[in-house]
Amino acid sequence: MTKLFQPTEAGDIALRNHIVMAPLTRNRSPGAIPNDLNVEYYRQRASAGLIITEATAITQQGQGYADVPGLYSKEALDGWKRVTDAVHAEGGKIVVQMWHVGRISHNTLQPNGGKPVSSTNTVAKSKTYLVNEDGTGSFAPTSEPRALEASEIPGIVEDYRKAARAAIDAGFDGVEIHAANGYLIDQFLRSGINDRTDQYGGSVENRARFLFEVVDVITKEIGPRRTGIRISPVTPANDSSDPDAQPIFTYVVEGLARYDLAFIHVIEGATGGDRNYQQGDKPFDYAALRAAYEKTGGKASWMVNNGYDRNLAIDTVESGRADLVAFGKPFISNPDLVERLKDNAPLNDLDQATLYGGGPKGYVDYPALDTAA
Ligand code: 8OZ
Repeated sequence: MTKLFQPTEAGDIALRNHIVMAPLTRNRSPGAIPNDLNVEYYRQRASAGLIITEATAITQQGQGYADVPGLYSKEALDGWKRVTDAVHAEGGKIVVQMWHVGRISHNTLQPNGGKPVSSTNTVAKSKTYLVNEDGTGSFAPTSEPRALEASEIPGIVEDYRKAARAAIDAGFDGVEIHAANGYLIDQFLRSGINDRTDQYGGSVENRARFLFEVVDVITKEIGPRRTGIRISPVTPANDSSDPDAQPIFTYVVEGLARYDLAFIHVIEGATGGDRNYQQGDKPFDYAALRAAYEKTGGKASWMVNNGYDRNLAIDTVESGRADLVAFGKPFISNPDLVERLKDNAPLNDLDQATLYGGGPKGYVDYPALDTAA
């Protein structure tokens, strides 16, 4: 049988296939608390080798969008426990994506209506999603952030540690550190955003310092073999830019090779868009990135994402170019995506209108093959 469908592992997490459900923001957890609908949604998708949850805020300060879940209140953690129990009851595995949005937020979502925090004082040319008094959703420009003082960073690193511990206590098989898509960690990595002159800005080493402080504390807390990380070297998402991404991401993966991580998750190209997107004048060399990781002793599963279809996924895993392939949107509209890929069955179309916010429609009502008319 094709390798894609055979069992494998990521660190200490045993997977029944090489297919991963990518993190997908759905804005269906009012109060930041996972609810019955969320339990059902993840339960339906448990045949994935691994589910990575939607991005989940480690603190209220890390919140940037209405109705996204959190990892910090007792109610949220109880809600997540019901999700992890449901996925495990189906024989699935699930890690939580740990999120701090940094400047991709809005004052109204922040503690005491304060400014979102970032590596910079510069506002992102980006939008966030808010829910109005009447329950309707709308996109709004992100608010002006304030640059964190270096002395505040240990407090945020401690927030990551606490959230990682809480995640394991809530039954997750591990965590994925969200270091992609222009959120807080990426706001330190990218030269187009980070304008600091202290030990967290300027050189490649300095811009990666915050990332490694987070990786260090989480791997110490829960063990490296259940810790993964997601990076997006060239994405322009959320106003992120770096015309020379290869050196810093090489430095990042070489540093990550010192830990015995579960997986490295790489978004190739522009998140949710062009796989061949490039910043600067040279295409990003993903093969060289992986080679640098392995040459430095890195052994984590190499996970790739962005625009994969059945054939590309099969070839990618068969050839060894990657160990795991993460599918995003196809998992929204196909709860039984694994079975469909196995059978080379047709896929349900995605309803764009129900991606963000709302109720069961476009969330838990996509039919599986055996229930389809
Ligand atoms: C889409 C809408 C809102 C957030 C990401 C967490 O890009 C997200 C996200 C995606 O990583």
